[in-house]
Amino acid sequence: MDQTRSRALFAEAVRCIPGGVNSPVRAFGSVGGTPPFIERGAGARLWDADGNEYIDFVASWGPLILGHAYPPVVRRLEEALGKGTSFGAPVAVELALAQTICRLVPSVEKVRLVSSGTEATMSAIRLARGFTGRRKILKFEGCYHGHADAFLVKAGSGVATLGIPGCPGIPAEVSGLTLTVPYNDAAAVTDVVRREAADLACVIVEPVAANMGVVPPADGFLPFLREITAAHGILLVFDEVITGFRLGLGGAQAHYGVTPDLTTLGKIIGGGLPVGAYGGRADVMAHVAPAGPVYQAGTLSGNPLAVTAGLATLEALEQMERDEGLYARLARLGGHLADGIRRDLERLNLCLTLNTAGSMATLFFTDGAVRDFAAAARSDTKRYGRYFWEMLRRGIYLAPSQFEACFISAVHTEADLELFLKANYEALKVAFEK
Ligand code: HOZ
Repeated sequence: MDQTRSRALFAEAVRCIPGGVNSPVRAFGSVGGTPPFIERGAGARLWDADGNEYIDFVASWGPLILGHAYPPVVRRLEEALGKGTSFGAPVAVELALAQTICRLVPSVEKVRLVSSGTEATMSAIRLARGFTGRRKILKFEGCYHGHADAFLVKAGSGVATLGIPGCPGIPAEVSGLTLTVPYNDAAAVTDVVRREAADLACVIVEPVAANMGVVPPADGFLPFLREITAAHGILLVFDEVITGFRLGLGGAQAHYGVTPDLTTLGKIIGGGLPVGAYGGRADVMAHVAPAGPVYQAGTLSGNPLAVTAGLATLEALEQMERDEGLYARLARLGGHLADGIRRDLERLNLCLTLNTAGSMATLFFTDGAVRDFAAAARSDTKRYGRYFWEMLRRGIYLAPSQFEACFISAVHTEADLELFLKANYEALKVAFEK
C-alpha cells in the first residue's frame, strides 16, 4: 500500500498541528503508522492522497449514514451556498431542522441547535445544574460525552484509546463533581444515588455505549435509570450524539421505549457538517437563555449551510424509512455482517467478542462478554492494531482504535459487506499468525 504522499503530508502536519491532527484519535497513535490523508469520498468509498481506495466503515465517526457526497444533500448545499454562508441571525431552515427533531425524537419538546456534540453535552449539564440547583453529575466509565472539563473523567473514545488517566488542565474541583460508575451496573448507580441524590443534577448516559466500542444496555438498565432518576428529581440525559437517527428516526430512546428528560444530538443531524443539539422537556428548556437564565450562545449556531445539510439528511432518512424501511434494512445488513464475522471466528477457532446494535458493531479482541469498560479494556489492542492494518491494506477503512464503532451506512451494499468479510477472514488470520 503506497503511502508516499500521506507520509509527506503528515510530516508537514506535525510541524504546525499538535500531533499532526485536529482530533487525537486520527493520529493512529494506538495502531501505529501514518494516517492516510483523505482526498475525496463518494457513497461508501474513500480515496486517499496516494490514490488508495477504501470501503468506509467509519463514516466520519458516525455522521455519514447516507455515505459521502450524497447527491440530494450536495444539491441542497450548492443551492444554499450561493445565498451566503452565515448571518448570525434566525433563518427558516434552522427552524425546519428544529421542528423535524422535535417531531421525531420522543423526549424533545424544545431544542437548541449548537455546533458540535461537545457543545450539546456541556450545555445540557449546565442546564441540568441550573434547573435543579444541584452541582454533581453521574456518568459511566467508558462513556464519552465530548471533551468538556466535566466529562474527561474515565472517558471513552480517544481518552481510552490513548490511555489518558486524567487530563491536566482540569481542576480537581471541577472533575470532583463528576461521579462515575461502571456501565450497566444498576447496583452501583443505586449506591451513588442513595448517597448523593440531594446534590445530583443529572445522570448522563449513552443509551447504547459506542465510545468504548459498542456496548448495548443490559435488559432493563435504561428503564431502571429512568425510574431511579425520576424518583429523586434527578434529570436523565441521553447522549444520542451517535445513536440519534442511527438506531431509528427516534434514536435509542424510541428503540428502547425510554424517554429521558434531556437529549443531546450531533453527528447525523449535521449530515457531515458541524451541528449539535440539546433538547427535551419544555419546562426544563424554558430555563435556557434568552427564555430563561441559563446562558449558552454561539456565533455559528444554526449556521445556514450546516442546518441545510442536516435537514436534507433527516428528510432523506425519513423518505427512505417510508419507502423501504431503512432502519430494518440497516439492521439486516448489521446482522449479515455479524453472522459473517462470527463464521470467520469459528473457522479460525478464535474466541473474540462481537457486540452489535443495529448498524453499529465492534469486534473486541478479548473473549467473554463485554458489558462495561473494564471488560472492553481487557482487549488486546496491539493485536487489534495488526488486524486494523491488515484490513486497511485490503481496502477496508475501520476506526484506528479498539474503542470505537464500525458503522454501516445506507449506501453499503451486500457486495461491500462480502468484501469486508473476505478481508476480515484474511486479516484475522494474519493478525493471529504473528
Ligand atoms: N465522538 C467521536 C469518537 N467516537 C469523535 C472522534 C474524534 O474524537 O475525533
